[in-house]
Amino acid sequence: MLNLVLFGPPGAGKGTQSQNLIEKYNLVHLSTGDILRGEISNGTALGLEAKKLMDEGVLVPDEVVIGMISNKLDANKGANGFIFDGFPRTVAQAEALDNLLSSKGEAISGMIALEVEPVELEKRLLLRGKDSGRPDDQNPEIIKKRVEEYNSKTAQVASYYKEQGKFTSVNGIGTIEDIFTNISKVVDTY
Ligand code: B4P
Repeated sequence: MLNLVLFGPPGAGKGTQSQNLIEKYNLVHLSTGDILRGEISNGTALGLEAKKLMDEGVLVPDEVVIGMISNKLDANKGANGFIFDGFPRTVAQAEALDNLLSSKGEAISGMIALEVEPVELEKRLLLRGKDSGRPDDQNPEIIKKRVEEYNSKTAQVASYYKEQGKFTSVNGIGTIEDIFTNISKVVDTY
């Protein structure tokens, strides 16, 4: 079973590349950002709590997103594999994911990290914010906060997978097609 973590700072292209990967490798896409936005648009209690944090550019509590992922894994028994997009974002989430998978006799195949510098990230997110209606993409201060959260809490997740020999970095600058070709080359080695 292929269990892929797609990693990178906000705006690195995780969601974009996930769309290509799910088709090519027949994987179930688990994006915690998308799941949380779904909760917000359905007006659930979880969505109300998450909206406040997401609009400020800060992470939602670990137990909330771990519970969401656990439910999705259970709901997709028999899948060919999963692509984890935007999760894990803390070391506690990475440990919880390992525990969830090993309880099913599974493990992470590898993490692919998209490398993009901060100036390009801000440009991409502000551009998307013009059409997407996402409040967290429209304000440079909130984008700065998201990048700070990434640097202080998320970047260390890369070391967690490096220590397990499961980390590969891919240049996230270039055309979406070229980046996808480079990601596919890595996935094909798993
Ligand atoms: P996410 O929804 O995961 O948002 P993101 O980091 O911006 O990534 P996304 O996948 O949307 O963007 P992409 O890089 O594809 O998270 C939002 C919020 O939810 C977080 O701030 C947090 O509050 C909360 N959250 C989510 N998961 C959580 C977790 N596990 N724990 C706690 N909190 C959590 O694309 C960005 C833009 O770049 C797009 O417009 C795209 O078209 C463009 N782009 C992509 N590739 C490009 C390329 N090669 N060239 C030019 N532009 C490109």
